[in-house]
Amino acid sequence: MQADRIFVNARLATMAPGLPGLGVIEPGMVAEAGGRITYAGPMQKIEAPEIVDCAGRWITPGLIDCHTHAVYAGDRAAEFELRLQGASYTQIAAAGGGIASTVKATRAARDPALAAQALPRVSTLVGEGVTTIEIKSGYGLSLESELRLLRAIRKFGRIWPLDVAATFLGAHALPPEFVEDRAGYIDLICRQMIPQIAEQNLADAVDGFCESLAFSPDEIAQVFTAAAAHGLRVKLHADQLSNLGGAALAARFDALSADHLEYTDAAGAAAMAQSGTVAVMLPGAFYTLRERQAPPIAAFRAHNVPMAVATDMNPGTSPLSSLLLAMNMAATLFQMTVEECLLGVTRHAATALGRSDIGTLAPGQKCHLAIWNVERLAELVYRMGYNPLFERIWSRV
Ligand code: DI6
Ligand code: FE
Repeated sequence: MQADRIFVNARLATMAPGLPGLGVIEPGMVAEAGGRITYAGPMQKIEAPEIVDCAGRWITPGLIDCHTHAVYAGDRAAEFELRLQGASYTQIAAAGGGIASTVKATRAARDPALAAQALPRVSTLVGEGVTTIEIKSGYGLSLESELRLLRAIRKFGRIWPLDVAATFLGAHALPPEFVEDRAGYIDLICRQMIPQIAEQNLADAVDGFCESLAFSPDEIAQVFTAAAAHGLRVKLHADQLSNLGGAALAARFDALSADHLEYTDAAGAAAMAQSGTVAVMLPGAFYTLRERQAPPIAAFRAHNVPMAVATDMNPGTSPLSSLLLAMNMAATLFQMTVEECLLGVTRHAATALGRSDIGTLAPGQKCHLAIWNVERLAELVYRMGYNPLFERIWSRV
């Protein structure tokens, strides 16, 4: 066997579905050729011009942040101060703040400013071993500005050193132009935005925010029907602040994922199991909003619903730029196990994006690796504000 590069004397958390737990192999090695993994397993003789001695360090697949709103302008620090004085997220949104204020700032920002503001947020993730990020639109909310955001996200995917998945989130909030005409905005999404986005291949999936302060299950169903008609898979911000049956709605449309899920009931979890929909846990938003009701982790376990963990990086409810800290929060706030957290930022996060070429260490996968200076994998979840990344391996393939 011949490779371009081998990583030897490592301990592997392969995340391979055929192996129990994290699919640990130790000691182990990874071989890479042309940016793809050609071997991941016990040490054996493989020739390569470049040999990386991992000296016993752990290798995981490169981390995947499968739910972010990383591209927006401005911030909501003033709103944060209002919330500290007792105002609620819902009250601020009703008074014209919240998502609407970020929409205003984002529409006004030129492309270079958008890129400049997103860069430090995304760089922080890259510095933690993240090799794939999903980014949603949703702070434009007009045909022209949503297309512009998605084009910007596609461009970041071409120039930044990581894989970028683009998600269209037109159904994020009702834009000011349509306050008197909800049906008109849903129509714009279904008849103009989605067809043009599909036609120009500007998105990999379509998302919506199903909540009383955003869109109803009926409205979301219309958006999902249009997405399906144009061959786009869907995802949903579901049951975050109340139970509107979002999880079951997502399952009905074979969603890739349903995200948040604090108020999801057992029937919702069962429906997600049927459709193979991933439950994406977003503890950063739970923490920021000081929510009390944790998602029904026990029900997801009982129904074998795969769970992912993501940052939900956004200016309002989760100004979080660390996937390592998101794992710590998922463990401490939701009592997810270390194993669940790590599968949640690798294999299950890949499934939440509909990707089967990342998230595990196996032949044929993209060679996206994170090599860690830790003795025990639990250290990746246990510390706060500490980054033990030794090296991150990513190449464009
Ligand atoms: N994701 C979202 O899209 C909303 N909440 C969440 O967790 C709100 C984002 C925002 O306030 O800007
Ligand atoms: Fe979100």
